[in-house]
Amino acid sequence: MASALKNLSKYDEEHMPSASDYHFGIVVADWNAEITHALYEGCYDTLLKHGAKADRIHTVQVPGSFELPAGAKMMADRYKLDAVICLGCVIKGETRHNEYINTAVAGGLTNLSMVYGLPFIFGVLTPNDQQQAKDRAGGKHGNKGIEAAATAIRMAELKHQLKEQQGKIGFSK
Ligand code: DLZ
Repeated sequence: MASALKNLSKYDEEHMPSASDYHFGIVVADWNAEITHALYEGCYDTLLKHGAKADRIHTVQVPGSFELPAGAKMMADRYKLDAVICLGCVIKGETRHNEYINTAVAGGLTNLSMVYGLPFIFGVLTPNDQQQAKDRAGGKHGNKGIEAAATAIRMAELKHQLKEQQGKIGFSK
């Protein structure tokens, strides 16, 4: 579904698990900092809102989105984490640089998830222009940082449940 049809700040808060036991890494790209730092605010506040402890949230900044997978790997090697959230904004330009960066980041984070058995969350905006970016960084379509945090909490919880629980996980009342 296009994010224009879904507000990125809206999720099922009622059924969101507590994040109080989990450790998070956040990697923020500094390219388009006005946007990515707004994503970070939304992400960080959402983790706290669901009980994450400030001293269990580790943040690093990297120069651009292309460096997100490398930064995320360094975080996963340095700390014992339950999820790593990667935040960036790659705006389409006159050349195809955005396609190369986005493909590399998506592939890099997918590979890390498989190798580490840990959720590496793709909190990267891929807009056509600055206005589309603003609309998704706290504007009319919400904040992708909030969506990324909510995804990280759910995936951390899933990892925990698969370790601890037997039987059906999800769709249970
Ligand atoms: C070079 C570049 C360009 C043109 N555009 C963006 C962008 O829109 N968003 C982003 O996060 N990074 C961009 N970069 C920087 C690359 O991600 C990377 O930092 C450099 O190519 C150095 O590896």
